[in-house]
Amino acid sequence: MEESWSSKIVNPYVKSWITEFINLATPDNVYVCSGSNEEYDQIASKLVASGSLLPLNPEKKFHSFLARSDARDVARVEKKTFICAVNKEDVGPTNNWEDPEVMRLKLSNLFNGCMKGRTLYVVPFCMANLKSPFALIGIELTDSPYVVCSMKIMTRMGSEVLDELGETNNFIKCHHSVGQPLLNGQKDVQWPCNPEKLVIAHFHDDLSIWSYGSGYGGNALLGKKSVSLRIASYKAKNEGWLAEHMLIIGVTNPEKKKKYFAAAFPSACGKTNLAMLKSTLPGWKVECIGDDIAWLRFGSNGKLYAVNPEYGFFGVAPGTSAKTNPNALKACEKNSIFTNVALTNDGDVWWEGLTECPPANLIDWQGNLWIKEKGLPAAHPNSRFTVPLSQCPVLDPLWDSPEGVPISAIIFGGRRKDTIPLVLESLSWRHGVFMGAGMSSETTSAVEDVDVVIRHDPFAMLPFCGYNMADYFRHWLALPDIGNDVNLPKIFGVNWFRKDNQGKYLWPGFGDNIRVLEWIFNRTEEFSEKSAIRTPVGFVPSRDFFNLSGLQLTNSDFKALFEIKSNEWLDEIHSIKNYFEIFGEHFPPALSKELNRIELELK
Ligand code: OXD
Ligand code: MN
Repeated sequence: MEESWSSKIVNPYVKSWITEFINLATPDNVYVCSGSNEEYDQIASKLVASGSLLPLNPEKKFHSFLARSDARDVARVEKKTFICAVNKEDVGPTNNWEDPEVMRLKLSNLFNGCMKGRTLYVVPFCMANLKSPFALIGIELTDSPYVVCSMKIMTRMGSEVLDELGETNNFIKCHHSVGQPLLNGQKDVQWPCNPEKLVIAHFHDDLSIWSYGSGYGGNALLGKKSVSLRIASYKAKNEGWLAEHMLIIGVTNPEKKKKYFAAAFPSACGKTNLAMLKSTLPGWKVECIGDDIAWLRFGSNGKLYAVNPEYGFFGVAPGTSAKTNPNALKACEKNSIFTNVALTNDGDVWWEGLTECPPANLIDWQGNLWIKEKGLPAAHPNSRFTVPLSQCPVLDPLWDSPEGVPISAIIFGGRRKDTIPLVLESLSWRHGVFMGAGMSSETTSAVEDVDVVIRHDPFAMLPFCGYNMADYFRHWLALPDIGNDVNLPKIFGVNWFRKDNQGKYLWPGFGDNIRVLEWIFNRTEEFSEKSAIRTPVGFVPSRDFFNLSGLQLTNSDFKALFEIKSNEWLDEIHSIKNYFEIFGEHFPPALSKELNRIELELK
């Protein structure tokens, strides 16, 4: 056994790390992934044979599979996600903290023998193009073949990564186990996991990640939230760049001028839909670079350049339809893994919102005949499609560019039924940072166990900022000193979800969001002074400069969409002020000044 895996690993650091891990987790076999398509097919076939994956009808979804998780393992688990640093202060009030020594002891007990009866897969992966100055190499040691297949879609995975790493120890050590050893020939279950003992820990000292007990999404595909946001944001702060929970799009106007925007929204607020928007305005086009994560660095010209470190989409399925996101549907016609969606009787997938009427004889996400009258969804609300980025029909030509794309606008969004207008532009960089820091949104099903409430979610990074959030605010405020003030992107806020007094959405959203992008696009040009009205909380569009052609929007709808109501905003400011208090002395005074300015102007 030893011979075969170690002959594939020449790097001495990697070799000794794996050896040490084998001694701890004691897997029956060790397999080093090459990342080839044949290997993917072999692992997928094994998962099919054991009942963990179900092949879909190739005429409906070519070369694609359905996975059904354990009903207790369906979302990211924030309560059990930890950042470990010696000083609690370095982790801040928004993260779960644990002392590194205490956590290491706990983990060595949990991982002790945890892979008995299983195969340890060694998964070398790279976040961002291997040749990019942004590239971060990681190696995930996992006992989940489902994770291996998903990592093949979501990251640049395989032998080339080890070649690129060479003999250096410049890689992120990722350890993952489903936490269910198979003792004495015990038969495996369809979705092994151990939710009672779940823990996902990130360490500041060696930047390592340890995840135990879950096989699901962000808990287990460690290249995504753990490496590309929690660890990367901490590195970024120390190295002068940004790792953000943002989509990246290219927007082309009818004159064929193109600009790139990055946008941060909390989980399941329509990021994937915006990333693949199909314009309703003639001549305007949106192309996709990423739907979830952006890394931003200053180029030598002082501009911020962005790459998407991922290689696939891990999109929320419910609500995705020919109306809301036809491009996502096209992307997942083949080579996809669906998790926790419903199955139709002709071997296709279905989820709430895909079609108006559910097809007959659906099998629900737990594998039972779906009975509509019971009132439960057929697909889990956080069910997902895992799809290669390259299959997106509106992929931007520069999606894989090692240098990234220059960003002209940064957009912050959330799901709010009142207060926040359809679009706002910040009055300054500092005000823009305040807008990001003050973000809040109605909660969604991407997070386990949270009732629908408004939660503060600064920069949509609440679950993903790998260090003290107040220091993160300071890092954002310092960007004009790191880069070049003149070239910094403009900052905007958007809210597609404002409702009228009857509870009806005021804005059609989806493809019509291009109208908001058009206004933002034009505001990033130099000739745009007249197109906005200054308010204490930012610039809002002047009616004549906001494209409503072809929309049935009344004057009062327009007013309601953009109205800044002082009473609502004073409440908002009050809530933000209370929230900011949790950061104590770390909180940057510049943001308190901004808050006081707005409060004064509103009164
Ligand atoms: C995601 C999330 O899966 O933010 O992207 O939860
Ligand atoms: Mn996300």
